[in-house]
Amino acid sequence: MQLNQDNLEVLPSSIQCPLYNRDEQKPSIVHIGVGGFHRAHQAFFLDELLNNGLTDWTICGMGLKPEDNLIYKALKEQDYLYTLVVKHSDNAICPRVIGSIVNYIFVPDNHASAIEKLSDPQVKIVSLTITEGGYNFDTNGYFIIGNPDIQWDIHHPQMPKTVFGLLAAALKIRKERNIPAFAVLSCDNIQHNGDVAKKMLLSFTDAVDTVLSEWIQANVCFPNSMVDRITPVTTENDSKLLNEKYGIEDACSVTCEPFIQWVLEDNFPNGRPAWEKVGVQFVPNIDPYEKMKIRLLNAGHSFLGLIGSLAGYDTIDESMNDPLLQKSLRSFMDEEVTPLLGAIEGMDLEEYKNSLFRRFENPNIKDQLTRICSESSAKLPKFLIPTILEQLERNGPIRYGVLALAAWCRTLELYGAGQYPYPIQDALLEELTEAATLSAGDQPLAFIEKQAVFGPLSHSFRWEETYLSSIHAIRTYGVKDAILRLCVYPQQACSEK
Ligand code: CS2
Repeated sequence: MQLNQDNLEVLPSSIQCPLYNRDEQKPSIVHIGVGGFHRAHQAFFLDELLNNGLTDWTICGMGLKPEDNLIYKALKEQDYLYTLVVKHSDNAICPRVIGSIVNYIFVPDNHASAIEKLSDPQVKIVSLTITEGGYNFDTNGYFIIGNPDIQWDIHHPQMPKTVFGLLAAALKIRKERNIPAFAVLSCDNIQHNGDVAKKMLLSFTDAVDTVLSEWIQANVCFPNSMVDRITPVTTENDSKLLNEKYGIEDACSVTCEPFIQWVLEDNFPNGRPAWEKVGVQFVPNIDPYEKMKIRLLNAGHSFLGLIGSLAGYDTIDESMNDPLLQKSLRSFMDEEVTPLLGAIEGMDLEEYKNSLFRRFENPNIKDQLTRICSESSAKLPKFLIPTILEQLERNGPIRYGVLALAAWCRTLELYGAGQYPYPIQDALLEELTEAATLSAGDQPLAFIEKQAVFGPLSHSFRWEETYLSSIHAIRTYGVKDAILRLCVYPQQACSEK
């Protein structure tokens, strides 16, 4: 049975469905980037509030990229309903239909209505999951004004291709019509994500309208937030399970883990849903939570992804089943990341890491390493490289982190030689593959000389030396033996030399 509003009544009673009248709600949140993560996280929290009669806020989704047309069409076909399937490690499966998204605008076909919707006084929050690369800043933190899409937006303000052009067009109207500004709520894995969103939007408006920049400075709030829920890419098997077990045909279903966390700064002058009533945490200073999550969970994912895929694994749980990889991940977290985190009030870091291990081990989540390794060129400068940089500054350990980066180079080298069987998605794939290939020949530093990724590390001799010995060991012995020689038993490897 196709999932839609009419069919809700006849779904199996074991499936929780929206208990509220979805027609009566007028969207007060616009969310840009309605991927699986948003549907498993923010839309879930709002659905929970709506079901408990604790809010009348709902979401209008928006997509700016041509490929968003797919999710737009699929959601529209289902009256914007979808099934969220929570998979527990003990094999329990809890499907639930989420109804908090009540509309969607596909921006490339509807620029005017998207700008108009964002100018509607009813819209009080614009939230974003536009990926780490979507914020368009270089390794020094500066907005990349030369990006062709940004240049397009500067010259075509009514037909924006990026979130910055879109927000600027709407905020300009709000300013002119004297409508209070919406808050911009970034939900991406970037430290100080709200501050970064602000800096990037202002860099854009500085280039087009400095008076608008001043108005934004004075009127728009950008709360920082830490978001967390592991949400793999939905597979054909997931959809099949929903169909076979529950009789639901759903082109937009999302599978995720049971764990969910959202920590926010309470900076919404124009109002917000009472999220705290469904477990969202509000704290005065988000910094330690963001840093802990990004440096341990996200970097831990990248660590397992880069090393695990080279060792022949497909998913995070498979990589965790390899005792050497599991042990290395723990050493990376304990020796290289934890000393940089400091104490976090009310947080036991040991227990946090243990809980990450339990989450990564969940055999029913099957988080694909291709997903984890996608867009590594945007992720690693935020997740992993800052740890190496800080450790270099204090003369601390960097072996595990560097080995993961060398594994990345080796993967691209193999990919370039046609010897890596999996697809790789990365905005810089071509140039990084070329550099990795050169680095296997007579330009050993070609890969790490790529400023767009490794820029901040470029002056360190110790980084260079550690990287060269790691890539050499991976090429010569394979990634697992390289870990044993360089990280687990480094003394022994030295004496062998
Ligand atoms: C992952 C994240 O994209 C990645 O590399 O680390 O998507 C991660 O699963 C989420 O941030 C979990 O909250």
